[in-house]
Amino acid sequence: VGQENINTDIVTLSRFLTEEQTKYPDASGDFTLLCHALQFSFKSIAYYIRRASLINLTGLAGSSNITGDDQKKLDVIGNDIFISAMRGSGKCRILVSEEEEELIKFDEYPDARYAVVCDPIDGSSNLDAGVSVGTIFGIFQLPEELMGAGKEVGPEALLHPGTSLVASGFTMYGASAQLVITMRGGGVNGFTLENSLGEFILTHPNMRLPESRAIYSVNEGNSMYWDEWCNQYFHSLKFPEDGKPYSARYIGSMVADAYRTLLYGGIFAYPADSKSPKGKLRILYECAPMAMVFENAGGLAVNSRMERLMDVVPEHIHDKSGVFLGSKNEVQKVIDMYNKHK
Ligand code: AHM
Ligand code: MG
Repeated sequence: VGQENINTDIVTLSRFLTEEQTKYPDASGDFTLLCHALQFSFKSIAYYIRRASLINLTGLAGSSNITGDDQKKLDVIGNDIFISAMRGSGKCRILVSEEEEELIKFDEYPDARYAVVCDPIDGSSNLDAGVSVGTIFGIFQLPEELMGAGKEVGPEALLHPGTSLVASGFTMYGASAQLVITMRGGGVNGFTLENSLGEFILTHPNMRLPESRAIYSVNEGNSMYWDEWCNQYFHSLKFPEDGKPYSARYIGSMVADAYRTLLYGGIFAYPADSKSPKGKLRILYECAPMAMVFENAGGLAVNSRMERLMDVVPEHIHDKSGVFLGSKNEVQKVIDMYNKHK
């Protein structure tokens, strides 16, 4: 490599966050500090996932989480890393994790102004096979009246629609660790973890989804449980009246399926069905953060009633929803099929 080919002016996530902060002259820097803690948790989780088979971290941990799934050792580790990072930031007041039935409160930081929701290791059934998994996160800002010593902060502080999120994103632990982040009203930026430097490098600035792409991603083994309109929609992709049929791609890790969809376009779906009438994926820390990323990248995200996912208000922190997200024109086809059957 000639010396002239080396980029000596790379944008790391830290630099990116600093530059973002300067756009808000009144910013306290708290959000930036919270994001630094987040990126450390992603690096740690990436590290343990990479070493999992070597240091006996695969397999079950012997306990179940609240949705009844078997917990993996790495699930437990990812969860613990995430909780410690959020506590250590001093900027997180409350945290909801998929692996914790109850909300976690950091009462030692009554002035912290952020509430964080996360799925520390999503897609963990894939872990033992070395298939990509990911961390999903969303950040809410607490209202002034909930801050300060002596104030009680409960789950109501988090039972808000995705439109209230100030930032969200995910990290996929694949061939490399890919972090995707978006802020309210902003674009979507993608970073790749450079292992030797230990830094996330901006590699995918201003990500935009292609408006159409003939790829669908769904667990088709559930089609027996789907509604009629849903079956007809997927049938129409495989047996088009004109043109070629769609390609099927399903990894079974939402983060990995969503990341591919973000880059290539297409549609990712986990519909509500007769077996899971409320769907499988959780609103607060799976659907809403993903919906925000997809909308900010020019895509669409709706639930199984074709309501905008970003507008859905969960009643409980672990509530679930059906989900369809992807390229604008692909999600529109779902909406059209649903309306035709109404
Ligand atoms: P998890 O949070 O218990 O890992 O479950 C969520 C995962 C998603 O990553 C993925 O989209 C989906 O479950 C796959 O479910 P299925 O195995 O039913 O296709
Ligand atoms: Mg999950």
